[in-house]
Amino acid sequence: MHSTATPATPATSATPAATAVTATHCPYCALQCGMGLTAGSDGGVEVVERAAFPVNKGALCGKGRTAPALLSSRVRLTEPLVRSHATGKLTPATWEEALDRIADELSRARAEHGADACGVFGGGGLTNEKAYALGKFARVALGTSQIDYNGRFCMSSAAAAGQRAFGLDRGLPFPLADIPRTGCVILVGSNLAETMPPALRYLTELRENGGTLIVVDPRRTRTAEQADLHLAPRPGTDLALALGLLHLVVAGGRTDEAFIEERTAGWEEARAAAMAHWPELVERITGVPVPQLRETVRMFCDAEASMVLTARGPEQQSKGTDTVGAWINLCLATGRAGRPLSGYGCLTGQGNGQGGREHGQKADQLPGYRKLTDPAARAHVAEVWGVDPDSLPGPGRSAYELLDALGGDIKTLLLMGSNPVVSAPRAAHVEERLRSLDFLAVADVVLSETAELADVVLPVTQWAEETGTVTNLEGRVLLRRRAVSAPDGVRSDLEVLHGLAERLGHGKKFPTDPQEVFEELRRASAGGAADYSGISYERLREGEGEGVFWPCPRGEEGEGSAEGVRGARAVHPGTPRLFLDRFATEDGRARFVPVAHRAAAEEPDAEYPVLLTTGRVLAQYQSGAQTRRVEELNAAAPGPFVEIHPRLAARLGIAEGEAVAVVSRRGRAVAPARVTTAIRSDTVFMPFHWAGEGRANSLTHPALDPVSRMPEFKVCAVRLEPVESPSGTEAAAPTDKAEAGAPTGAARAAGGPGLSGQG
Ligand SMILES: Nc1nc2c(c(=O)[nH]1)N[C@H]1C(S)=C(S)[C@@H](COP(=O)(O)OP(=O)(O)OC[C@H]3O[C@@H](n4cnc5c(=O)[nH]c(N)nc54)[C@H](O)[C@@H]3O)O[C@H]1N2
Ligand SMILES: Nc1nc2c(c(=O)[nH]1)N[C@H]1C(S)=C(S)[C@@H](COP(=O)(O)OP(=O)(O)OC[C@H]3O[C@@H](n4cnc5c(=O)[nH]c(N)nc54)[C@H](O)[C@@H]3O)O[C@H]1N2
Ligand code: SF4
Ligand SMILES: [Mo]
Repeated sequence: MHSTATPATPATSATPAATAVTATHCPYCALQCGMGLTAGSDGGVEVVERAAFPVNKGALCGKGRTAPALLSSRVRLTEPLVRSHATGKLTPATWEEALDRIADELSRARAEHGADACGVFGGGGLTNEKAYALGKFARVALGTSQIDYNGRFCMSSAAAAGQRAFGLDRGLPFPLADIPRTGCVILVGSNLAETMPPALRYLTELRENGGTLIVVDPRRTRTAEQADLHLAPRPGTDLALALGLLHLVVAGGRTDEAFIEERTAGWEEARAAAMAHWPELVERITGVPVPQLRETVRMFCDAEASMVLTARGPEQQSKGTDTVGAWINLCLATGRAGRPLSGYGCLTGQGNGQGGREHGQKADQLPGYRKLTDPAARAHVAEVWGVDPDSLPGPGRSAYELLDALGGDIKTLLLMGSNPVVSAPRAAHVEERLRSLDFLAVADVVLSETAELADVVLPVTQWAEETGTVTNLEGRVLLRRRAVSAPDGVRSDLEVLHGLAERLGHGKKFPTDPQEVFEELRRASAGGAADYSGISYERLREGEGEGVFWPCPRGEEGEGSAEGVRGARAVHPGTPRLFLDRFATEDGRARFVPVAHRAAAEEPDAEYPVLLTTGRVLAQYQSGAQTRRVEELNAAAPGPFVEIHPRLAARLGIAEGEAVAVVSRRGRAVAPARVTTAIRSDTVFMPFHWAGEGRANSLTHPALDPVSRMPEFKVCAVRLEPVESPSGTEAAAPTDKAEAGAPTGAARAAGGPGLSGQG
């Protein structure tokens, strides 16, 4: 239980305040664990178990459990900040001043340089309503094509591969509850035990039911420790690995010819491409011994049903789309897709990583997962928006390309729900681009490293203070309910967009009530791939709030309302399982993609002889903007580190705990060495949650996948150098337990004392 000073207020006036528990969801990852919020004994907010919610059955990780700490006004922003022309410092301002300033700057950039001089950057943590409103704001209020979001850094390769093969991208095509009932799971580059701990239960149950688990990860993670078989490939070689497995499937006569014939297209070319990847070659490329390859094929094909699940390991590569395509080919060739308890799925990452990519904040998309280049889609959405289809801009740049263009033809940026100074690849360059802007506006809950660079910072409400929908990694649309009132001085993202739109002459088109926005989203998504038109807030409140799986078109009786569900069978039930009858392509067949292995954009050489890969730890979330402000989480994961094998450490004379400099062609990072046999000896690992000296993204390579435009976060070449004197400690963000009266907002922005509030 964790409490804060924010008083709990009832979610609806109908609920008595004293004992009210508001059923809601965690602010962090894509599992979207159900939790209850109630008033704590000390007047703060307490998290209580919501055992009936099916996804996590009451279980939470430490991040979810401690999330109320962020509601405390000690760690968050509670007043707008505007950079003073006189002092150059961020200074408290009124909302009117802040919004006027942003609107003026946006109008000026547009008048001087055209609408595309205004950039917009969103986030996969934003609710569906916010993501929808942000995309509409860019296209309607600004008229800019230059919008994208951090989901591009997340699961865009899997999304692109899913589109290509199945004609549809939904992270998991089946509920998590199917996992324990299949026979074999190959989990590729997911450290579920640390990134979605309550979901580990599904893998444990799989094994208890006699199923087998194969984990593919260059590190022996907590997840890999659960596996029956752990393959530890060299980072960046999953494509070769998947092709090698397919080669063995073919050579061993284990293809499902009837399935290939009836439900797929393109097998001959894919087969030929796989046959070029014979086992010994694949062993040479990946470092995975041939007997392990054979054992993998045996376990996968012996099971009556099996699944391949990927996460960021194989996806965050400059060949992520083809890599996921190769794993999908393996599923298709063995008939492990579009059948009960079998299939390929991607474990989406952010709280609304799934919904965030469906409703229009992506550079090339309109709501309902429609294409911005499709005339019919443009006409439909333009009608809902009440604008001329010709007024809608075309597709813009992908996230990294957009960040790279800042200060060039993009003069101003409005950023909502991301902290790219820490999380973008080649971060020093991105930071420099942000600084080169004429104007930067950031809406955030806290003063993130990116907000610190802004000309205007807007303090916004967060999860427990607002209502909205999110779509979890299963494609399950859920209602997050408001449980507490926000502190004075804070407004919602929807209010921010309304306030700006009003100043730009489009206020009426941007309602501030989330339910009203959702009603519009339903209409905009109707008939699209991600059709939400049959889903309503009423329906999401029903039962245990277990949600509705999209696609969920509007039933003939019209309403997706409570009454409709009971009264008319015309109400669509939602779609927990996709592709069982047909794939979402025009002819209903899945597409094999002929792919061949290729090297990473940057392979080790004499100068940079070691591979760097990056990822996460249990107690910190993403750029750490939120979790580094929670004392309990900082205690569990206080700072960055470099995971290094004892052999490599010995060769370089690096001892456990000693500061080590990791140097790439992009920059340098310093962190203590963590010597462990759980990693390959040609590879080091750094988590990316910290800013400053230990920032992993100072090193990473911005090479992009040609299809998904995903950067290569998981592979680059580095060299290691011992550091003479121990490195300085990070300036910690103020935490929830910082001394009372620690400066917030302006004082911190102005570099006031009290920054090291950890303690
Ligand atoms: N604690 C915590 N949980 C989170 C998050 C967080 O920041 N912290 N973020 C959320 C989000 S947005 C996301 S996207 C998910 C991410 O969830 P995961 O994908 O599980 O997280 P990562 O740690 O990025 O990467 C997973 C594993 O990929 C391995 N890996 C590295 N390189 C390669 C490679 O070349 N091939 C293969 N096969 N594996 C490789 C790493 O060793 C790592 O163990 O987590 C979500 N949950
Ligand atoms: N090296 C390396 N880099 C990576 C990755 C990796 O594996 N390795 N993974 C990548 C992945 S998968 C991801 S998803 C990205 C994520 O990286 P970021 O995009 O930086 O994600 P967060 O740290 O979650 O940033 C969210 C910001 O929005 C704020 N925020 C939270 N909720 C709201 C809201 O409702 N409204 C507004 N306005 N603000 C809000 C938070 O306080 C925070 O400052 O990082 C990527 N970067
Ligand atoms: S697993 Fe994800 S959704 Fe569940 S409590 Fe942890 S961070 Fe929140
Ligand atoms: Mo992510």
